Amino acid sequence: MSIEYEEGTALLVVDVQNDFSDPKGGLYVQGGEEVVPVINREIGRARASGAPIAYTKDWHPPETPHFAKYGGKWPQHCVRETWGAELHPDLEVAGEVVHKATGDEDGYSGFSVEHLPTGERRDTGLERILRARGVHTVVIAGLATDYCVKETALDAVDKGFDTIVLTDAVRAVEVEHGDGDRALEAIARAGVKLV
Ligand code: VGL
Ligand code: ZN
Repeated sequence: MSIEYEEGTALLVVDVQNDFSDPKGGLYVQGGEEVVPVINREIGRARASGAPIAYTKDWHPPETPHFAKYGGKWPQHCVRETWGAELHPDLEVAGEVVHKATGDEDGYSGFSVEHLPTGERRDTGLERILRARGVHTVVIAGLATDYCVKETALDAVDKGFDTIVLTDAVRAVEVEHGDGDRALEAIARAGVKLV
């Protein structure tokens, strides 16, 4: 089944950056490069319908409590203005790019992140961009299924968007085997449509 990009439907491309999608990346997601042609086809379909497309980029400072070295969970990845933080070179870019986790922040949603020192929830600006375009339905693709795709989808439902995840256009980190499938089950239970 493929998506009809009717009025009010947007495509959201989550974190298709070198560190996640290139086997040489700092936090390579198995099969991450395989989503690029799938997403490009979807971008083509969205563009043909005049649908808005938005991209997120994980955009960390070199030192952040998100990284294991500074108390967090992850190896270094997506440090702002480095090769690893660039979008995959084959990905077609045809819309606004939203940067997230740009400071001392943790969290995975494209809509908001948590500023660790204060516990404050910080908005990335993505919702405003979508609302300004009259968006009520978001179609989500990208990396990684069990982190940023999952949290972005849950946040989108929370904010009242009809939310669809394209299961052949996502891949999982799988810190634990099965995390990808569990993430898809969790978002389906929350009301996200899997296509
Ligand atoms: C992500 C782990 C750490 C993601 C970001 O984009 O899914 N995962 N930072
Ligand atoms: Zn990150």
